[in-house]
Amino acid sequence: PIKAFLFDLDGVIVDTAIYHYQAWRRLANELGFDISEQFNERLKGVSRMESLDIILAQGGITLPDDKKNDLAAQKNGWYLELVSRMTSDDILPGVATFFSQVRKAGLKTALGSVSKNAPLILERIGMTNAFDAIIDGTKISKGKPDPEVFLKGAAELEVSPAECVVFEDAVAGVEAGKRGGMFVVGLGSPDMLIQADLVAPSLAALTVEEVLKKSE
Ligand code: B16
Ligand code: MG
Repeated sequence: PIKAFLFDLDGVIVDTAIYHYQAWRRLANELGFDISEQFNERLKGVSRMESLDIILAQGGITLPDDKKNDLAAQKNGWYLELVSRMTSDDILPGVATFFSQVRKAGLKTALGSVSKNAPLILERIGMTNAFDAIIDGTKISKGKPDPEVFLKGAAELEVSPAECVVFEDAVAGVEAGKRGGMFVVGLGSPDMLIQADLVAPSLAALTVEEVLKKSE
């Protein structure tokens, strides 16, 4: 039986993808090129340094590691300016209702985010206590699509992967959940999240009962 739900942060609980995009775009513009919103899809669920590598490749730029670290820090500074203004109003529609159903069903919860800023964001939106375990970018060595972030979440909750359902909006995140041996609910478009076991537009379109029925 399913014992735990594991949630991605960006794109599932809050929409910080738009802030990541704005900050990366500002960096690209300063380097003399532009990135589109469609290009940004490739950065979802991908770690900060890997995202920078993808962007630099797009601009045809090669740089030494120390310069890359400076650029990543600059982007993060801009991103933090945007994120620090977040409040509970930024929680995505349907999240509060879904979480109260999760609690009533007696399920455990974990956050599985590759973002090093995840604890700060949870604090800003007042959801730190909504999770029994928090796995963020500081606790993992491999980003999605590696399953490490979700396997660590399951381990901390003391449940097996087969007892977990993962909620993800990113292609890389869905792949991470599947590689971890978990049932994956993709939030977004079915054309893009083809590896997911179930796809819905957002948590607002789902009930816990429905997810449990389909995953068991
Ligand atoms: P940071 P998630 C991911 O979070 C984002 O989707 C991705 O775009 C970002 O590059 C990554 O976090 C690292 O974030 O720069 O804050 O450490 O989707 O796994 O919650
Ligand atoms: Mg995400």
